[in-house]
Amino acid sequence: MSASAFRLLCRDRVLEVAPGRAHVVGVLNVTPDSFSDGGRFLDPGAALAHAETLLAEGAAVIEVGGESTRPRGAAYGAGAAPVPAAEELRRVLPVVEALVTRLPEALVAVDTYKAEVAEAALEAGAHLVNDVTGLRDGDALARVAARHGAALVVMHARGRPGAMPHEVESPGDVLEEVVASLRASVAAAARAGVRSVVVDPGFGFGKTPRENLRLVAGTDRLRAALGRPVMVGVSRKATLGVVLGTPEAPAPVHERLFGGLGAAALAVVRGASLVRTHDVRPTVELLRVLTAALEAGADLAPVPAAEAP
Ligand code: HH2
Repeated sequence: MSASAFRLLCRDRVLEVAPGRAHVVGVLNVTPDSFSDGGRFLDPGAALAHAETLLAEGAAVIEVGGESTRPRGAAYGAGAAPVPAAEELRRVLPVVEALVTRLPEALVAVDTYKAEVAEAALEAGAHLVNDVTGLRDGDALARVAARHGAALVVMHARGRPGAMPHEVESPGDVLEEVVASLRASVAAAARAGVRSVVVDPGFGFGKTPRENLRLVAGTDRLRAALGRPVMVGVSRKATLGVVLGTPEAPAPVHERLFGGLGAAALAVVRGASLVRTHDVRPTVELLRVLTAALEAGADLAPVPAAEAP
């Protein structure tokens, strides 16, 4: 196995990850208010049917989320309100239970920053935990993941869920900020005993469009600096709308697919191992061709643009 390949230990399952061969994480939001698919999969039957579709389309992981994280501001108005753990559990748990029993081949992730929600989801059989706060409020969630042998995704965000600003102007370089913050998250996870940690720069989550795009372009730097597999989630996000339209008139959510595929492709070429998306089939097809082309040219060192004929 090459130095940059990883074995993600997800309880009794292993996900092999390697740069240039990314896996797709299919998003299953069981929320009334997620920014692009809120309300569609609240019913556990509808959620299960959608998960089946995502798996058939090639998702390696189904990620179940019970609380929207959309920030307040121009794009999403007041932003998402925090959801009490009891309500989040009521949304998430029946779906995790159904996935684990009805689709046993699926790797199941739970998107939560609450230790008690993670505990119940792992108890029900989930394999990974995705924490959009990067353990900023302590290591309780990491200890839960460690106890169950689950993999943990730590994501960078500027601000807490429920109080997330849409865009904060940061004086420094966003790459340095994100590396420093994720380095602390990785260390906290390791101290708590988590065996497999994935890092995610948190596309959106309080950054400006230029900063988000710089993070995508700098995926190789994140991977090199942190020495962990990188996950990216650009799917349908506001920055794509701004690039495809204007800040005042962004392209609507459902017209961001092709732009999002472009950003995902760049992240994978620069070393991302997991792509989180609502649009599994187009992403899987993109990655298949990308991987085949990367392999066909594996012996070709990139030529600096200045030297090209
Ligand atoms: N993005 C969202 C939620 N969770 N987790 C990780 N690791 N990375 C991301 O980029 C990420 C995430 C936001 O997307 P979505 O779930 O579709 O929206 P909402 O938060 O409104 O449910």
